Amino acid sequence: MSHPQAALSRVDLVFRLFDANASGAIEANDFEIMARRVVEAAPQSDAAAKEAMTAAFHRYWKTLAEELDDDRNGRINREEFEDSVLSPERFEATIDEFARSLARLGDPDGDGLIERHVFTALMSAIGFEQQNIDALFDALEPDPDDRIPVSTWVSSIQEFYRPDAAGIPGDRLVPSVAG
Ligand SMILES: [Ca+2]
Ligand SMILES: [Ca+2]
Ligand SMILES: [Ca+2]
Repeated sequence: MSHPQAALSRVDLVFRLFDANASGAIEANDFEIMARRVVEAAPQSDAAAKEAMTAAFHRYWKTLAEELDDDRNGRINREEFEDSVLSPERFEATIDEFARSLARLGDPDGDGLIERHVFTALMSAIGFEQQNIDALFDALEPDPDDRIPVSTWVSSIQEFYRPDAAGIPGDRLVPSVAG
């Protein structure tokens, strides 16, 4: 079973970001940390949008634990995590909810558009680097007012997790590819 190097690079990146407390493995606590950081980065969003985001993070952890924690020790190590690329269909619904919650958080005024500074605040909270965030936003082809449609961001997040996807805007998030 082989997957494009780009997909494996994305797996590496996601593993590093998800290990928010830098313990060397992904645990429930990492998702508490990320959920808190992301919600705090969206001061203009309403309580319902924040609760949806927190719920999406919790579901994400629960799905990872069920699908990938082979030895059931409550931690997903790098090796266990790599299996996520083998069966993307098992994560589709979870990632879909995550993507929609995140994009909703990025559109507090509900006009269907996300400004660069809001996008940057949320992506920084997840842990991405400034230059990669800028490169991704540019690749998503913002309008003259420097905004992207919510739907564009949702698709980009879903695509990011697709193992067979290569040469996608999301690759701008991987430091080595961004150049
Ligand atoms: Ca951790
Ligand atoms: Ca484990
Ligand atoms: Ca908006």
